[in-house]
Amino acid sequence: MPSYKRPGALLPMSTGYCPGCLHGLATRLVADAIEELNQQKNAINVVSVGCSALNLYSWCGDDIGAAHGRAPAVATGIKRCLPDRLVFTYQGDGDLAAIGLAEIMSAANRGENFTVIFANNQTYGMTGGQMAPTTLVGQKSTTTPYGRDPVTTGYPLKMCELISVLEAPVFVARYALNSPKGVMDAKKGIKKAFELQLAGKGFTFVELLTNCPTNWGMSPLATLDYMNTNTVPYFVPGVYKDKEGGKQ
Ligand SMILES: Cc1ncc(C[n+]2csc(CCOP(=O)(O)OP(=O)(O)O)c2C)c(N)n1
Repeated sequence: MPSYKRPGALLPMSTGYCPGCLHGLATRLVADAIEELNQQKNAINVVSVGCSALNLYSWCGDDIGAAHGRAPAVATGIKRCLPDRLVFTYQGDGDLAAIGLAEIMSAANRGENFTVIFANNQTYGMTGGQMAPTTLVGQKSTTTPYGRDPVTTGYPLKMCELISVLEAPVFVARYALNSPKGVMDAKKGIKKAFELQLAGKGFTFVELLTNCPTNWGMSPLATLDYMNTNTVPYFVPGVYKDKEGGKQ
């Protein structure tokens, strides 16, 4: 069900994100799921480095900051010490798929019982739009001004596909936040991941395809079309692994 009121896990303020940035919507969806599960006082937000971390300002609950890329290690420690808490990381693609690639693969492979929310905007937003591991082939960034060339920079990393081949993860899914259906599905996926964690099932990973109007150099509306034409065909949304099955 869509909700039209601010969830209790968010303070009554604007997000601080640039106009049209989908990080704000992603934050809202996480907060909605937490409220629906009545976990506001129980949730711990493990904050990463990047624009992804700005959700901290509007977050009304427990949180802890991690060094760049190290949120999965911090979440591992917290969840092992406080197994009854709802622990999640919220990470960008630079944080998770570049400097933190070993961290995320190791935590997923160990089957740690926490949830990763992965906001993939295909750029290093906070530092000025450099190429990220997920920047699309041909996509311009400040470090690939003629577009990403796989000959020199390789291909965009598909994190859901990589993580879903590991034995331990229980739920791995990707959603695109550029359409109403994608948004509604994403909320269900986040909620399902949290429910699995609360049931002690193991590692859950939810990728959210987002945008960066400022660094992509486009209007917010143009980024949604760009995502439709370019991002979604490459990073195909869907449930990549669902060990427990059941309704989403
Ligand atoms: C150890 C370390 N290296 C580099 C940086 C600089 N830095 C800050 S944010 C960032 C990239 C963040 O990009 P991403 O994770 O994609 O998040 P976004 O800002 O796009 O949401 C980098 C490289 C840092 N803070 N710490």
